[in-house]
Amino acid sequence: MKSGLLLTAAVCLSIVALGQRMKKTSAEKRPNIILIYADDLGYGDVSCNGAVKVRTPNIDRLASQGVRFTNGHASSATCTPSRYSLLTGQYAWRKKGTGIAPGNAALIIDTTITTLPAMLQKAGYTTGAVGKWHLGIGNNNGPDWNGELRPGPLEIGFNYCWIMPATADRVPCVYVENHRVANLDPNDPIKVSYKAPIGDEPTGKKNPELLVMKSSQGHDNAIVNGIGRIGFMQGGTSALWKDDLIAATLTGKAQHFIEENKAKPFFLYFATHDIHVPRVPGKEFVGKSGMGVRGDAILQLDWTVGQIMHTLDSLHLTDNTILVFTSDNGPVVDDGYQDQAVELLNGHKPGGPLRGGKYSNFDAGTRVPFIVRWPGEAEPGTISSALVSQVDLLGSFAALTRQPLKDQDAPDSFDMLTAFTGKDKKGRTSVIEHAGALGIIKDNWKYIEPNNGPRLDRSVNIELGNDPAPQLYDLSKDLGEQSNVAVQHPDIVKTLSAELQAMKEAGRSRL
Ligand code: NG6
Ligand code: CA
Repeated sequence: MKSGLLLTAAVCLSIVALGQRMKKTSAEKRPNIILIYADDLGYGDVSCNGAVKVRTPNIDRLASQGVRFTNGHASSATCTPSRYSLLTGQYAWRKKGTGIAPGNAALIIDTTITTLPAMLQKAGYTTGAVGKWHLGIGNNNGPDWNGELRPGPLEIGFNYCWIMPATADRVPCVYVENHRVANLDPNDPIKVSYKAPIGDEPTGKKNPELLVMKSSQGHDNAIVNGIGRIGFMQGGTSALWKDDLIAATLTGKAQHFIEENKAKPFFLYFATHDIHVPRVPGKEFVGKSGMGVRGDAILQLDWTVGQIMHTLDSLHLTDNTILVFTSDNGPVVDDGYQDQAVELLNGHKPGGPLRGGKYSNFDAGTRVPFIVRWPGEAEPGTISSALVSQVDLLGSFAALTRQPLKDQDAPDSFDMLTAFTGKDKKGRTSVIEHAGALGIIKDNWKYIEPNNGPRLDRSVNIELGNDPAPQLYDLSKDLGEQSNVAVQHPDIVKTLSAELQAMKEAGRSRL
């Protein structure tokens, strides 16, 4: 009888203990998640990946506290499609209209699908988007800059947004907070045209003498803050951003979002403007890299990362926050402004050992800095060669927060949690890279489909990796993709091209 009671008590106690453990585990399954998404930052632009001409101490420290990936990928070699894939878990090349978005594009993400922020919202997260958007805003009539800007980030799962609608080189040069242009004076409405100049406003083309930074290609429409932009705009003077304050403004908004939401699980998508053109770093960074404004913008980006790390530390959130740092595509030096980035490069290699750059099928186009800091889960200082992609963040965080994905959801997104924590050193079986053509990486082989596009983009001086013949590189020996061995390995070409074709036809790669 006595022993029966003891047994019952022991069972009860262990049920309580189990319950507590489960409660703890499920709480632990909802760490905060912050993604710092840099723009046009190359694999070799950070010192933890080997840069020596420019130092990134904060990004290096982040890497030393987490996992640094050497084979981490953006889905595409330009901004809009990479961001589309990251937020939807679908390769962008599957969906028409996901190329580089004009500044007056309508929202390109279907508001009815499962996105990364919408999935996390369902899991109980408060979600925020701060920084560069470039995924369109408004319905098919285009954005109503003086009215309600919807659908936009709030309609695809964000609770809050403070965004630059497209890029800093596209008009209108204003921030949008939730559904409205911030600080807009209704008596000075914004007019935007992507077709023709508005009234007799000066343009970069007509009035180059008014420019503080001349264009090297395009960027000769409206002049805002002395910089020629893509697209014409007039009005909205009180709402215009100041280019040298963009990084400070966005970082402040990101910090504010973290502080406001510190008591509950949150997801922050923080897309920096750095180091995209036009590069106008804050005065504390000007001239500090010795590499011109591109190097100074890298220092400013590194400062941004340090600020976010500091905020997490001071709010005691570091241990319960996953911090991911990566870039939307590879590097470009002259991207359309005469900002002396080429002349002052000083031997720096933005793509590190990789060939190509932004816009390219070669690996510098999509293999980017990729760091995951996850206290308690990822061993600090891990360097991983696992094949990982930004398209997997949705599937992985869905697994973490136990959100079931339906078949049609995130069709290319896998649960890569064990790779993101540095435990699994293999990662994906294969990944598809997207620029002018498609390429596939599998077992360290890289195959690029035949493509008739130009081999070199002269305006940006980047090899695009197009070739009418199939290309095959052995990345285990030839990371710089110098030697096309397709002729020597017809069997591997056949297998990889068949696999790529099958994934295209299936409309999905997640089984
Ligand atoms: C190009 C722009 C370039 C940049 C790019 C988009 C010109 C000559 N070039 O068309 O400056 O804005 O589009 O970059 O206008 S991305 O990182 O947002 O994809
Ligand atoms: Ca970009």
